[in-house]
Order: sequence, then C-alpha cells, then structure tokens
Amino acid sequence: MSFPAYPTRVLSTEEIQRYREDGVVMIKGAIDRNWMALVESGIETARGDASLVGRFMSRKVEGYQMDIFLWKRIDALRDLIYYGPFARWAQQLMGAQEVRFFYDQMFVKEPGTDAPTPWHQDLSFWPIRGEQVCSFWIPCDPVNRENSGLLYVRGSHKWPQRFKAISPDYVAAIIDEQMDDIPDINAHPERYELLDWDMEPGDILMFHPLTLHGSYGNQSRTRRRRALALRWVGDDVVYAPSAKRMPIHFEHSSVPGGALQGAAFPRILPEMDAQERAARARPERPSTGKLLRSSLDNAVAAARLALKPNRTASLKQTWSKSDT
Ligand SMILES: O=C(O)CCC(=O)C(=O)O
Repeated sequence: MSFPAYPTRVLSTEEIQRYREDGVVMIKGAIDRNWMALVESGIETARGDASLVGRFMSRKVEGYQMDIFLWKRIDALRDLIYYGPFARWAQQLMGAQEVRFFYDQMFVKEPGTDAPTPWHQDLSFWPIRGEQVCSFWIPCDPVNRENSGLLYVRGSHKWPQRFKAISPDYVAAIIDEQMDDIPDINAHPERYELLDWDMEPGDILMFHPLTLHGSYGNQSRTRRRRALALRWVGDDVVYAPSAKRMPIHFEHSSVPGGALQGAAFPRILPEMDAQERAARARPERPSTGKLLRSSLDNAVAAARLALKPNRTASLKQTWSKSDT
C-alpha cells in the first residue's frame, strides 16, 4: 500500500467547483471507519491529556474543550495526518503540487454547553498568506444545528473584507484593530445566505479559511459534539507572522516571506520529507518560555481592549435571545 492512502473516492469536478464558489462543501460518507476510529481515539486521548495551550484555550465554560497541534504528541493523529487520505483531498481541492500540514485542532461541546463559536474567518489570524489553504472539519458524533453543527456564509471567502479575529476562545492578542468589524450576522440573517448540514461520523466539511463560519452552543440535552479540524497548505503559501497573528510554539525553520518548512509543518505530498518525519518520532511539547510569552502578550492585549469599551461592544455577536 502506498501512503498517504488514496481516498475511497476522489472529489468530483462538481464538488471542487462548489468549494470554489461557496467556500465550503460537505462530502457525505467520505471517511471510512478505520480512519474515523483514529480520529475518535485521538480526540479521546486529547480530552484526557489537555496541553497547557488547550487548558488556556478551553474557556471557563463547563463542557467546552479545545486544543491544537495535537498530532505533535498523539500518535493516532500523527498517523492520521501522514497516512490518511486527507492530504490527497487537499491536493485536489487546492490544485497544489506540494501539500504541507499546517495544524490540527479539536473542538468538543458536551450536551448543554453554552459556548457558541463566534462568526470568524480563520486566515485573518493565521501567520500565513496565500491562496492554497484549506480546512477539513470532521465530526465524530452526529451533528445538526441544535448540537452546534457549523454554519457558513455562502461565498464570503470572496468578500474583500478581512475581519477581526474573534476566535472561539476569544484570544485578545490576535484581535487586530486595523481589520474590519464582523457584522452581527445573526441579528440580520435575511441579509446572508447561510449554509449548514446534518452530518454523521464519516462525513467531512471542506472549507476555505476566509469563509465566515460559526456555530451555536450545544443546545441538545443528550448529544455531544466532538470534532477535529485539519488545516492544509499548498505551493503558494508563505510564512507571514505578525504581532497580531497566532503564534507558532513548535519548532520549524520557516522564514517570513518564505515557504512553510520544518517539523511543525510537515510535507506530505508529493512525498513525505524524511527529516521532518524523523523529527516526529518523539512527541514535542512547546517550551514553557514560549507559552509564558504568549500568555503575557494576551493579558496585555486583553487589558488594552478592556480600556476601550466601545471597541468591545462592536465585537459583540448575537447567538442567543439574551444577546439581543
Ligand atoms: O468546531 C467549532 O466550533 C469551530 C470550528 C472552526 O472554527 C474551524 O475549524 O475553523
């Protein structure tokens, strides 16, 4: 068998076209149950062993859990990324020769968890720039709007605005004052074309990181919502860090303006990079120094934001009746 695995089915021209036009496409039954078993096992391991960043990112809402760069310490997820069919889908979707893995992220909302994911674009706060970028969102529970299935604003990846990064965990350090305010989409739903799907384990969402997306809290009393996001980059992507973009805490050798490279962003296609793969033989956790630096930056940014009450009000989004 050759790796990464060939998907049980490739994307059709219509599906790729839908992704390009709408900024998101949902593919039913794409992931076979062996790969789904790795997704679920990785999420369950992560839930029982949160990283320091994960503990910081999981807001103080009972039942909400988020963590990133899980594949650096959880072998099931490393194997999923290196050997699963995802890199080949990313290659097709982005029309890229080279495919690198950017990072993974877990989102868990237990039944009744009042933690909406605010409307946001991902690329605005990522320390990269380029066209060939895509995200996959993989639920391992049945999801619909009630238990926090994702909503998308159709075609918003083509809008000219770059919105302030209201990340699900409200990290103040990445809110860039120079960027546009996100409109309060739920207060005026008639102005937008919203897309969402009922999904089952094995289904996958593929979306462009400029497509506005968000979700309600988990309003179901019985159904959990566990999901894993995988982010991919292609040939034209460059490293573009800045003070207001997500810091990378893992080792890599990318330089600003150059291609992503090094152990944090492994090349999977056209062939795996042997050195990067060897570097992942052992789990990596970020140094405490880097994490302390980031949390200090965030505390300073949060204090600055709190001193501007009008700015905070303009970031508000309507997600429940009490928000209106
Ligand atoms: O699962 C969620 O609530 C958020 C997902 C998301 O924003 C993403 O994958 O970019």
